[in-house]
Amino acid sequence: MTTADILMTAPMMPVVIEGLDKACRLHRLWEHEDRDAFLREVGPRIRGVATSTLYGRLEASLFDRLPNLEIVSSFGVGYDNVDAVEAGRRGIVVTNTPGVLDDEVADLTIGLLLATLRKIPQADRYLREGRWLKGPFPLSPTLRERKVGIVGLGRIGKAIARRLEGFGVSIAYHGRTRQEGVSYAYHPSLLGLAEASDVLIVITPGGVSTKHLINAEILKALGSSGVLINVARGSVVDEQALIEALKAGTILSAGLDVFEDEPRVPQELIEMEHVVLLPHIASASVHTRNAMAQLVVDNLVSWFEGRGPLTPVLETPYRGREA
Ligand code: A2R
Repeated sequence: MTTADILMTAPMMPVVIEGLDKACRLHRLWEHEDRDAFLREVGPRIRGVATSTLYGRLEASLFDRLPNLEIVSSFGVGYDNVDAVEAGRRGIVVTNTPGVLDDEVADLTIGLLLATLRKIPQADRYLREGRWLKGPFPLSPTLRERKVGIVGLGRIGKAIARRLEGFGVSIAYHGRTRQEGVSYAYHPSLLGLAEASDVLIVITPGGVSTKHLINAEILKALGSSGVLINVARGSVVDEQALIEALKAGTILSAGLDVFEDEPRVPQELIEMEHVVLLPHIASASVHTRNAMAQLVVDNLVSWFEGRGPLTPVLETPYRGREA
């Protein structure tokens, strides 16, 4: 138990709320009708924030209201919901929840890839609509003999690649740097990887540095038998360019777990039969979301017990309390 005041910006999972209620003084911002007045009164006492990718962006305007903020503990491995550069400038540590979701996201990615290629949701609809009674489901494309390119061979990208090894497909990747200790072919240019692949799996962080990495040119290079799988962030793919490519047959199909303006999905995608669309569920099992929630709590508890953050993000490396 610490005496630290922690602010939660919007309701989070019970594991986080109960954990923080036990460990510190938790303030629930959403319960205050006059948030301005609340922040004026309590803001200066707040030393930690717990937040989630689902609820708006944490940036300078909120940091200004919390002059004694030391740490932001964010739920999710992606933390494009927090201005980590600005936090770093102010000496605020930001933590995320890496590692505990790698296998779950990788499992879902393989499921989405197979669902997209073998048209599993379409086949399910076909049966339920009674169409099987009139004739067999049409033959589908295949994963056999495919060349899979992974964009972003990080923790999750590697977990996906390990699974793909079992499928006997060829695996290559692109990132800004070559990864040590892997035997997959490295493409220093994304265009080169797209040209050499007929499946692209996108699993980079979101944010400005990856915005619209997958654009019309990359989709054209992927080609007419190509399949795009996006389990990263919607912002990484130029959604309008993707819609055009799917309409024109520039690529074959797509499996998408993330979108540019969630939870709104363009009607044009919804109406397409040759795509598989998921409501951002890659890490969304009870098991894994609880593990992520626990890591949000553990980061704050560790910090306020003087043991430093467990999983600080790159932009706010921890150099000890004195640094
Ligand atoms: O570029 P590198 O060598 O730093 O490799 C990272 C790659 N990456 C990029 N690749 C191409 N262009 C970029 N601008 C770019 N920025 C980053 O993405 C690295 O291999 C990979 C990210 O790996 P990790 O940091 O280990 O993240 P993790 O845990 O695999 O999660 C990836 C993303 C999250 O940020 C969420 O957006 C999503 O998966 O759930």
